[in-house]
Amino acid sequence: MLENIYADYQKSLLQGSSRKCFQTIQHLLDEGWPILRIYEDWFTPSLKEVGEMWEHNKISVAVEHLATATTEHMMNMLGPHIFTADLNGKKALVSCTENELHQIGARMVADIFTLHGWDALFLGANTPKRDLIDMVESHQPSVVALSFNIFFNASTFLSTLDELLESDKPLDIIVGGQALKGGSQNMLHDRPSVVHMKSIGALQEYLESQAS
Ligand code: B12
Repeated sequence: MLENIYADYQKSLLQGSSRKCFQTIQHLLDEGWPILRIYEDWFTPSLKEVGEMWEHNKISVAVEHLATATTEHMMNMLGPHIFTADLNGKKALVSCTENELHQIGARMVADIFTLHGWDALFLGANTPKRDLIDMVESHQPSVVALSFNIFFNASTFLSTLDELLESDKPLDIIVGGQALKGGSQNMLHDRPSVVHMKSIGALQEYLESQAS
């Protein structure tokens, strides 16, 4: 039963048993789970549960860090299943804005671009605004994707968007993440060209529609 497999995985994750966690991920791959499904239906709910346990003091910060680092380890092991498509000549830059430390969603976004043949530059967490803008200017991606998860980072997130919108080069800006759920995406009303995507599934649909 899938629920039992999930419960065992979660137990191994909280113990930091990478070996056991990877056996489960290998099992999902053997069962034909695509990367998108492993990301959306396995790692995302698993870490959500870790967050709830942390919030309710059922686990320490150290255990949360262990589970997070173990999940990132699992994602690193998936490389052979991600670098599968030929490069399509398009480049995306994926990052978290300044002060945003939640980088796993952004990493998933970068992997979805890679899966579709894009050259995805993944900058990770907490990229200083000036440096991010400089990198966009020097690498000239056609898409910048930003992950925004903690609402108190809104002012930096919005000012980064505004600087990117001033670019005189053609640039699509895609945003997502937990801080844009539940009505707070209204902050994008004044920035109609910025595309909010609710999930990496939506990103995949967008990339497939671009390819056809
Ligand atoms: C791990 C973690 C951390 C780690 C992050 C380390 C790392 N390497 O990323 C650390 C310890 C740094 C951390 C810090 C904090 N955290 Co934290 N953290 C988490 C936790 C447990 C998991 C986050 C995660 O990776 N989730 C899995 C990913 C895959 O989910 P995701 O980010 O939502 O991404 C998905 C979608 O949103 C979407 N997506 C995301 N970005 C984008 C972008 C685009 C373009 C697209 C298309 C889609 C997309 O696709 C992803 C796939 O499904 C969450 C719990 C949770 N519910 O997620 C809390 C959580 C997010 N953290 C929380 C809090 C409060 C904090 C702190 C403020 C704690 C503190 N007091 O210091 C700090 C803030 C730090 C900061 N300045 O950013 C709260 C946020 C509550 C809120 N509503 O604001 C949560 C929800 C925990 C909780 N239940 O209370 N955290």
